[in-house]
Amino acid sequence: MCLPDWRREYSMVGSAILVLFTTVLGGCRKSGPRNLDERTIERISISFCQDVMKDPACSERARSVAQQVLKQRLNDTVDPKPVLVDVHFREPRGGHLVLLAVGVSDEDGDLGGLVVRERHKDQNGQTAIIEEVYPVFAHIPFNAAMYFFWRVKLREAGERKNEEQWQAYIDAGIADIEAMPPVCVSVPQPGKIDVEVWVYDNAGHNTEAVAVANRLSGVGTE
Ligand SMILES: [Ca+2]
Repeated sequence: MCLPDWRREYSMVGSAILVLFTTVLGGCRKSGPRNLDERTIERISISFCQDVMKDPACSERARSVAQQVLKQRLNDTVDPKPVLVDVHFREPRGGHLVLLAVGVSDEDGDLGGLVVRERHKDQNGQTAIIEEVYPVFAHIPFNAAMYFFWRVKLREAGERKNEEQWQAYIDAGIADIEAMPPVCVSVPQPGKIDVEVWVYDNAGHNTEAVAVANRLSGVGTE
């Protein structure tokens, strides 16, 4: 089956989610016999960390955090605090779609969503703040460290999150990644628009805020 790049990326995510649905989640220790699903989760997580650590496109911070996450993944306990490793825009080959790649680890698998916070500076030096909450992990109990790819609507002047669409998605009560509304986010522009993202879980943990790296060709650059 030949899928466009973004569908293949979504399919990868979907496969991981199926694995994760069959995994018993919780605050148990990681020692002792592991079933196949746990080993699969571990393989996905180790592979993700190693890929980030050797990816020259990732920031020095991201590579360093990936190394810390790898150590966490291989120790003997479940850390309930999520860690945001990397976040960047991704532009699949041959398409006009923009994805927000969010590389995150949460060992007890209770992620809730992400927060987009933007600072827009106008010509007079005035700063406007936009902060929006996107429950992208709702209905998705996953505990692997990996990249998730969320569909993006590049923000136009005055545009905001579509609250009605997001509420309808939450009310539907199922994990349907293709029915999920897009995340509305601006492309960062040095000196004009700063964009950062952090991730939260359902226990009230927040990761640190991480600046979104712009890997889009010819967008947001001057
Ligand atoms: Ca957690």
